Amino acid sequence: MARQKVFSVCGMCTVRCPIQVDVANNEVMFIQGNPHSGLKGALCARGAAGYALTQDDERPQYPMIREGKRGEGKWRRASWDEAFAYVAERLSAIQEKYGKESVIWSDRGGPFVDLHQAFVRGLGSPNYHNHDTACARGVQHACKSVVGIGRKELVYDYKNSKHIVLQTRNILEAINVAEVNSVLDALDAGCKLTVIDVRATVTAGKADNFFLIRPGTDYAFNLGVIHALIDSGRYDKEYVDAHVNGFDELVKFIRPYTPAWAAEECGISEKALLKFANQLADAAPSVIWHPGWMTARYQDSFYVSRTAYIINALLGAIGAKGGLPFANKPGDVGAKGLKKFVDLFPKPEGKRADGAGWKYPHIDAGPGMINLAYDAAVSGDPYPVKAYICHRHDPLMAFPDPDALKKKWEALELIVAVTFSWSDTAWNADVVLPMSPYLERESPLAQKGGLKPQFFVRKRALAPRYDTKADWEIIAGLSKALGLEPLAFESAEQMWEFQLQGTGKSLADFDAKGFVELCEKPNYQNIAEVKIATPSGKLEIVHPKWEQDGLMSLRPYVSPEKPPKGRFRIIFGRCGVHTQGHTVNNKLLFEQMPENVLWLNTASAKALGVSNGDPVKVSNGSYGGVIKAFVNDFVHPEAAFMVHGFGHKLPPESRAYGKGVADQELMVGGLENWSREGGYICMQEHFISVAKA
Ligand SMILES: Nc1nc2c(c(=O)[nH]1)N[C@H]1C(S)=C(S)[C@@H](COP(=O)(O)OP(=O)(O)OC[C@H]3O[C@@H](n4cnc5c(=O)[nH]c(N)nc54)[C@H](O)[C@@H]3O)O[C@H]1N2
Ligand SMILES: Nc1nc2c(c(=O)[nH]1)N[C@H]1C(S)=C(S)[C@@H](COP(=O)(O)OP(=O)(O)OC[C@H]3O[C@@H](n4cnc5c(=O)[nH]c(N)nc54)[C@H](O)[C@@H]3O)O[C@H]1N2
Ligand code: SF4
Ligand SMILES: [Mo]
Repeated sequence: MARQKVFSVCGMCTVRCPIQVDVANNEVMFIQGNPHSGLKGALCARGAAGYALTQDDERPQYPMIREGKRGEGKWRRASWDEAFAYVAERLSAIQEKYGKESVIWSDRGGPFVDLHQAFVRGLGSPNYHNHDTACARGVQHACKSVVGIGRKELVYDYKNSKHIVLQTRNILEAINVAEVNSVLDALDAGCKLTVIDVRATVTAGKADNFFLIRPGTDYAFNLGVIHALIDSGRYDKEYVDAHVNGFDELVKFIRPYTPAWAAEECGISEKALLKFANQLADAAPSVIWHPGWMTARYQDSFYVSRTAYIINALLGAIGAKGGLPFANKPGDVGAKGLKKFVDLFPKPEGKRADGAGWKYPHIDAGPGMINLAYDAAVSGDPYPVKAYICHRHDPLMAFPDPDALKKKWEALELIVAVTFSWSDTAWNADVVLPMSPYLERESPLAQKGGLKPQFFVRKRALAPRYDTKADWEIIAGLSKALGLEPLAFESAEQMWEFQLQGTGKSLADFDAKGFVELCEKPNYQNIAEVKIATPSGKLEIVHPKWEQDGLMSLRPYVSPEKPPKGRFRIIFGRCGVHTQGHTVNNKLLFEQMPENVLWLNTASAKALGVSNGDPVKVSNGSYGGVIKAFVNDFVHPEAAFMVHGFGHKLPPESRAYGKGVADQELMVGGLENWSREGGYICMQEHFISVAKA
């Protein structure tokens, strides 16, 4: 058969880069970044290993219904019809007994969730959630509290930037390919890079300024910079007068937080901090102070992101070219957005189980806080929660303290996992509905805001190798069994045509490039003409509604506790060749990095009698494991850093089994430590013991 080009979307991580797949005889010949997009053919190592996922015979291959106890691994194979009927019957019985709201859903978020949200609405439940309380909810809420919109409604305009500041953001290893390309292009063109981290990353290696700070002191760092900018008068006065609310309160609040104080608190030089603040003012407004991505770390991470937005505002960077311009929605460029599945059903009237939007009025009630929904299952307050559909989400790896979480789940009568690989969550579920890997499935059309908003399509490159289905097919199958006819699409084309109604675009428009741009040139909106959706209509340094709810807009600084002797603060992050916990068993990526190691500072290691490469025992409470030490000078002495996603103990995963240590297990009691302001779990508020094994 002749070689065919298929435009699709990478599914190896949440970034979802556009790809072109060359296929012949149902085999992949080549995968590359979509050459028509900003990727110019590039992909990361994980994207290049996508075919190994398809070929992996250690993933779930057919629907399964639990036979033994939860987590025991005894399954019976079911046909899809049987599995759909089983889930539909159980859901209906539970809803009849406990009410429509008793069903909750969580997923990985992202551009395809409209269909999921519609399904949950169709069930009559208000309880749709995504995974984000373990990732970027704090940034989301910080952006909403300052700018009145979500974090993705501002663009990071790296290409045109003159100074990029990456704080808790390892952009060259925690990868988004288009961003990596743009940052490297900007650096080539003379843009400055400042990195603030607790260890030297690959990104730090490219920086003009690298600040290695004491873990958890970022808020002090930012307060010191704000002080320097205001004290020297080097902020954008005109912009602040026109677009910022609460500047006078900021001036008063910032007084004690001098650069000298901040430098001492973070363990850096005052002179370097002042020089850096001046460089920012020189580059303004083409500055990006990145507010962070994986920021579910500390009680004050919300305020770190919030002050990042405030610094961007002081420099006039919000709305600026080369700064953080406003992302265009289709309507902003005179186009129509995709028709929404969610509008097929009325909004359920019931309150959310997690309290988002009512008990916690400032928490975004779109995706809510799934960890609080688990608490509702345990307490029965505000009502019983009994069934859980967990779609492309592995809470037992993504949330702290898996034993405590499993205990909470005992209150659930039904757990359904939709997944393409084995995960701790799927293993502990009652029903596993195996999804086809991304090369073997279509997804709903997706819409992406930006300087040039677009629609894009994930087409199926290969026929499924096993008895697995696409996400839309799974939703359609369940919908049919439940009588939710509007979502029971018969084909991907039928679904896509529904979405395109009223847009003036047709499926054929995707043939040339795999995406359809809704305007020709990047569109920069002028902040003077943008309606800022905050109570004052300006960027809010002080948020009146928040203050009313008893939340502080500007919180006094609290110094992080120092770890006791022999203990370290747990620090975690990503590496370039794995995605979260779900690629360790990928044959190609496993070869690249089969286990994680523990970064320890040379002096700290010496005090423990540990040398580079020694096995060390890490523990907290009843959890523990052995991991190799990576001893070096470029990590803070209070930190014990490991890459997240290892320490798998699932029998079907022959490669990943028993390799490395799981950081989430070392966060005992961590499910209860969440930020009320930011609505996320604080995962780095834990000390662990480290000793020579
Ligand atoms: N290769 C790869 N790329 C990915 C992913 C992946 O799994 N693999 N996942 C994607 C996802 S979901 C996300 S959220 C993003 C995450 O993107 P990032 O948030 O950039 O990634 P992390 O590695 O979690 O954290 C960034 C850095 O924060 C540092 N850090 C830890 N504690 C502190 C602190 O107290 N202060 C400061 N200043 N720094 C600290 C860590 O050392 C780390 O280098 O990556 C995305 N891209
Ligand atoms: N301790 C600790 N906890 C963390 C982190 C950490 O560094 N340390 N990182 C946090 C971050 S940044 C995030 S984003 C979360 C990530 O955690 P999750 O939100 O759970 O996301 P993933 O691990 O990407 O994917 C979850 C599951 O979905 C399956 N899956 C992946 N892709 C697909 C797909 O396309 N379709 C389907 N059906 N299934 C798929 C995988 O098999 C995986 O088991 O964890 C967070 N939790
Ligand atoms: S960053 Fe890499 S793994 Fe993630 S979508 Fe892009 S190519 Fe795929
Ligand atoms: Mo994330």
